[in-house]
Amino acid sequence: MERKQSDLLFARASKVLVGGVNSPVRAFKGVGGTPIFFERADGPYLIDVDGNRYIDFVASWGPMLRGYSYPEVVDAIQEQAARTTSFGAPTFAEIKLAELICSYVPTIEKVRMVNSGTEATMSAIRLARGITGRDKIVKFEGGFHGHGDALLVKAGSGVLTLGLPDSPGVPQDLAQHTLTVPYNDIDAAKAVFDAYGDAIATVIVEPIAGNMGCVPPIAGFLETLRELTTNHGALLILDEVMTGFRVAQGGAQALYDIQPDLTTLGKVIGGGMPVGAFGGRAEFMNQLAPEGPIYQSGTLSGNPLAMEAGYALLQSLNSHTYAALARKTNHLVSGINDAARSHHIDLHINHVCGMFSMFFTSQSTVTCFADVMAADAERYRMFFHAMLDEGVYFAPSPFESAFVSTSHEENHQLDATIAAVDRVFARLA
Ligand code: KE4
Repeated sequence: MERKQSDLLFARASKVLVGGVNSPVRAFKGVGGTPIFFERADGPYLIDVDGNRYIDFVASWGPMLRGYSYPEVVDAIQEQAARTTSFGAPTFAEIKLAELICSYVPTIEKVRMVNSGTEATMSAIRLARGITGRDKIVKFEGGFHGHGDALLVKAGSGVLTLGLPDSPGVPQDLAQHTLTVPYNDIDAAKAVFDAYGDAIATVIVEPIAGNMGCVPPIAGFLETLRELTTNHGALLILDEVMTGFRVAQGGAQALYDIQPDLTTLGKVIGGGMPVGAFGGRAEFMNQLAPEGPIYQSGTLSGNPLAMEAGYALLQSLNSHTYAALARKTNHLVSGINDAARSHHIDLHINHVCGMFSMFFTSQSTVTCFADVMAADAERYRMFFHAMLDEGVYFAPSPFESAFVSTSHEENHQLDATIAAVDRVFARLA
């Protein structure tokens, strides 16, 4: 596939944008090569600056649940833009979206809108620390919650040792308050509470991990975190920035029947506009300024363009949406698995409604970061580029989730993708 214009733009971008991108994962460092520049997108398709069309499974990292350029979202943005793009003052649009979120997610009684998932998780952690008066937080290996300092922390030599910075610029004094536990490791979660229980402000967890590839919770994992946080007076934050409105109308917490104290949201709730949110019980949220003493703010928080876009998308969701997403996801996963079997490719696919990940491994399960790291990342890289040449765009990293939208049709884009995978597996075998 000819990508001359992308290459020219990447060279030009690299002169003024760090790495030629505004977010590292877009730079193709995880798969090699240079990024593709896109010009427009429609439904399940991306069209690049060279005019090449791709069936897309990145969905702008999750927001495009209804496919790109969803008419109701585009209309809502255009109508609001004509009235202005921002007031920096309250609008009805913020109320509409917040009411819809509260109606879909019963554990959220009050919401604070922000501009990214990072802001949502950073603020929710400050809220939990302010409410409990404690400093320690627990996160999980392979979990990603944005680039807030407290979260760019890796495990020390063992789960019970204090955290170490996972990026230059994160102070050790801060990192030491973050404890990292293997995802789905119930015993390790219990051990960290045995050791630090009364000093832990909060546990933040992706209810379905999506940032090491898609790794669902094992039975009892989320329930144990709920029990441990309740018994030790800590708050449970479910980071649903990716899973919120992606895997069910009420998010992963509805799927697994877990009641968190706080929930963070993003991606789908903005319909592709810059949005994040966090919410929970009113008694907790009312501790935030201007009601309470815990400070949090944002110039463009609740921006009317983003609110109207998110409202238009969320309003379109119903049980049929998720039944269709699940059906489509299962259709695609089943076809890829059939292709792997027929070409004797070692492959394991984790999937939940609307999201999935392919791991090139002979293991029959992938339930934690160690399992993910044991998979063949080089084979993913080969698969990624071969699929690109087939006109199918997966995430440029083996550690991301792929997303199906309601605009992907089984007997069209999904079957075309399965046929392309079959041709690629025949070459990889
Ligand atoms: P943002 O700050 O990127 O809006 O959200 C951070 C975040 C928080 N929590 C979860 C569960 C997330 O998945 C994310 C962001 N996800 C990545 C993709 N896996 C964003 C893509 C990127 O970094 O460019």
